[in-house]
Amino acid sequence: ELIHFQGNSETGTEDPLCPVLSPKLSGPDFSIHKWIGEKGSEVLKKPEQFAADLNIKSGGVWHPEECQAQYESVIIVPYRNRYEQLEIFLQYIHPFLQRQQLHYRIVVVEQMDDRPFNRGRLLNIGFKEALNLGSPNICFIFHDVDLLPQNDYNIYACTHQPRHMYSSVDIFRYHLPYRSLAGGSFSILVNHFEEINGFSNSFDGWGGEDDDFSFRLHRKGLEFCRFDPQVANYVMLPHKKEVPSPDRFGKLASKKEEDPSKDGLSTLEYKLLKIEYKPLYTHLFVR
Ligand code: BGN
Repeated sequence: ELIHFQGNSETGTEDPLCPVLSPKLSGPDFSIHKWIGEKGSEVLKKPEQFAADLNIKSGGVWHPEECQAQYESVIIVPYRNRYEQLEIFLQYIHPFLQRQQLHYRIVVVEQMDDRPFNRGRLLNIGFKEALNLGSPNICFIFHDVDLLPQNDYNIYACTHQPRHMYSSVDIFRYHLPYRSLAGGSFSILVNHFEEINGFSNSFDGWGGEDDDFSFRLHRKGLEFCRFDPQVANYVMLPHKKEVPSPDRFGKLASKKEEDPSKDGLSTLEYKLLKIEYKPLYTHLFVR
């Protein structure tokens, strides 16, 4: 069951609440593959024009005009050096979220140094900074830039339990490789994320931070759910396979022995270089 927030401050209080399930949902997008591969960039518009056409506010913020949104979410995208994918992701996901009649913001957190990419740390930073940008009552969605949800009945709002948003992905032959997988796209309430002290900051390079996150939830008794694979299916934008970090197994094992309060939101250190409110997203530059 999705958690409803009764309206928000930006829309007028006289507006009726939007229905629990938006009438604009269209189900599986069978033309999703047009976004993938060589031709992907051909369907793209200029960001400014795209934002104007869809009435998106600066920083990638939107809410329905005809009713008060019942769901409010921030989508946090950890990012570095994948601009082609980011453009496709944004122009695919905005209309998708709008059909769901959400109040949302898209935040891209870019790692500006040359150290190994640290997805967990970037997501922690996105969480902290996004709390300063808007209502504290929101649902957080951690989302990789290379994943496109195929079915808009997969509502980008929080359930009572944390939720792993994909149940089937094309590159995994529309299956899940293992049950405790929590990577790629995940929704969670603010208080649950704080309860587990967020992600570990220690996973430099590819792999493991999501498995550690999964274990953090488990040890707090916060089992997560998934939607039906018919609804929660995704396609992945193709890219070169990242080289997995060689020490991820050791790190994962040692983190299991450690108290999560020693590594996470509470110990997060970073430098916010600047914030830019772009037409399609709020861009955080961090080190
Ligand atoms: C796993 C990775 C995850 C990744 C999934 C799906 C590790 C840690 C050692 C077991 N985990 O193997 O981080 O999300 O694959 O690609 O590498």
